[in-house]
Amino acid sequence: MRVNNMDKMLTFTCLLFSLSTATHSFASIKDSIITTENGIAVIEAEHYSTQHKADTRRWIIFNSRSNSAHGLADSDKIHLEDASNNAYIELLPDTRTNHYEPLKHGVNFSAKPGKLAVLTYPVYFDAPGKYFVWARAFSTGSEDNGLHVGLNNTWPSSSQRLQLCEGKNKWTWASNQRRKDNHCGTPNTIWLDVPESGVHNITLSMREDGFELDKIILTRDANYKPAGVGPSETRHTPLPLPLKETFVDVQKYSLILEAPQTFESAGDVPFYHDRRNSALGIDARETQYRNVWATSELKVPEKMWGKKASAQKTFKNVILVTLGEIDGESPYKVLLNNNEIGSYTNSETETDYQENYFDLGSLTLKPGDIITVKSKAVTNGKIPENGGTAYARGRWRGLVFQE
Ligand SMILES: [Ca+2]
Ligand SMILES: [Ca+2]
Ligand SMILES: [Ca+2]
Ligand SMILES: [Ca+2]
Repeated sequence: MRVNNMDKMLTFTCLLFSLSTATHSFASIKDSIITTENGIAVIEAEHYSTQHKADTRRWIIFNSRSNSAHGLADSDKIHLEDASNNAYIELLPDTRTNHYEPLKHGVNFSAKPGKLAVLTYPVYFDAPGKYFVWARAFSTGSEDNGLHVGLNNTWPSSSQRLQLCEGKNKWTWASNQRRKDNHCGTPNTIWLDVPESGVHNITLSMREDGFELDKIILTRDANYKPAGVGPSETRHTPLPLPLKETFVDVQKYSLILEAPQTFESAGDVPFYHDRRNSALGIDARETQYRNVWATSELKVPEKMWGKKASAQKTFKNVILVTLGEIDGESPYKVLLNNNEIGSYTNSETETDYQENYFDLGSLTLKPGDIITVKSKAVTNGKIPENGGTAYARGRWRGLVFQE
């Protein structure tokens, strides 16, 4: 028995854990996007969004969990030292590492952009214009230093053949375009024309296998020259979304009638609108309002909360939502046309204003029906206040209708 109970407890705990993680509102990296900040966008290469045409060559992410025993052809070891964000990508397998290894078009070399190992990076641009592209790459040979850059799956001539010549065997920034007359090119000759503000996909594709890429910078400044690891990634992460604060454990409903907005006080003992707790309550500072029923009413409208009038409507279940209080256990009554259909009392609690849910069961309503909810301000004698003890205020938040 004991073991069984332990099992149940464990299952229950796991369920609670998965529920609580599912309702977590924190934004993940998937909710974030690279944006331009003061005319510059900075992207960690390993944060690509998608990769396609990756059957022949593929960008592999290297980070502190990687090792060199990846089983793909590769002439050099891992280059994590000095890599930004301690991670980078390499295009593997690398089967042409020097002039003596055969060049195979469409396999280890692609003169045409967009044909092999295409990566996408969505970037939000706050302004259109000409953006110069810088790549932080690591080259160890003569056949691992060419890359194609594109925009929205087009491959403008101005961004093909990014070439890295100087700075071998270390992480080096390059923005040179390879030209027939000058294989090494000159800085700031790789650029993209962003046609309008908004999100555009920066795309990369293979020119030479074995290419290693750490980081990318897009800048409007023609004289910009990055140094070291460069600036931090310009990533915008949205704020967490607000979690609901009322009717918290109600997972499913077709209608919620919030007490302060829909019910009216009726009779000698009034309810007031407790705005801070989004509830109706009884002002127990008035001694004549203690230990007596306060009454609130709602007349079912012609249109029954729908667009069209209807003769009647049946709900599978109706839930009365009350608020527990530490200083007393208020009782509640629900009536339909003066006939009691439910009677409940809040349980003792150590937390003020936590929601309690009482099932009224199935309910059929017609226009003109009167729903009445009553409660009492009571004390449990536990919380001293002004020479006596504090009173719970018979707070209730609303009715939940489930179909
Ligand atoms: Ca390598
Ligand atoms: Ca190569
Ligand atoms: Ca390499
Ligand atoms: Ca990196």
